[in-house]
Amino acid sequence: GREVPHFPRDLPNILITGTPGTGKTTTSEMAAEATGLTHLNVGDLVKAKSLHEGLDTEFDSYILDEDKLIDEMEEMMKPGGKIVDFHTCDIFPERWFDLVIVLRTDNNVLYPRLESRGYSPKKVNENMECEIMQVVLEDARESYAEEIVIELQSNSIDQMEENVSRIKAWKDQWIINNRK
Ligand code: DAT
Repeated sequence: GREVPHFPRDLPNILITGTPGTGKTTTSEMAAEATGLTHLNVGDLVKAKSLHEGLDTEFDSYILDEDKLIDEMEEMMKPGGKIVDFHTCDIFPERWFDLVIVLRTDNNVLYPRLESRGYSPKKVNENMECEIMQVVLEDARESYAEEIVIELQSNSIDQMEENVSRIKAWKDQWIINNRK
């Protein structure tokens, strides 16, 4: 695999990514609760600190200022212990993450989730296409070492709870493996 510069930290950093509506925020909150790691909602951070160049009215989303965002996050990521929740995964430095989770949801489940958020038909369709084309999964596989990218199904509450248990087990093992 690729050489990733060693980035010592006492706790792991986890990225939870996926198409909007796949359950990133809900899963991240539950995983933070289960593991004691800290949930970092990047969308909220972008809004709170204005790490954007305004609203893209066509797509009804913020135009990210990636450099500002990475600068803002760098110090937060250094000590580790973050569960980063964002729909885009290919803008972050590879060295930040020990595990990358890509949540996946079946079409017939995702569609009503997006509609019930009050998204415009255009925005619903864009996100459906993103999920069907596996855009986030492919971006994750291109951006991170293959062995740290895990695809998890997120259709039901049962699957979400199973995913949280897996994250907890993975974190406990990471602590054992990285004990000094
Ligand atoms: P995201 O952060 O990926 O946009 P979310 O966590 O806000 O997604 O979830 C969107 C909605 O779908 C929210 O009402 C919770 C629900 N949901 C998410 N994942 C689910 C799952 N695995 N089972 C049932 N409901 C889920």
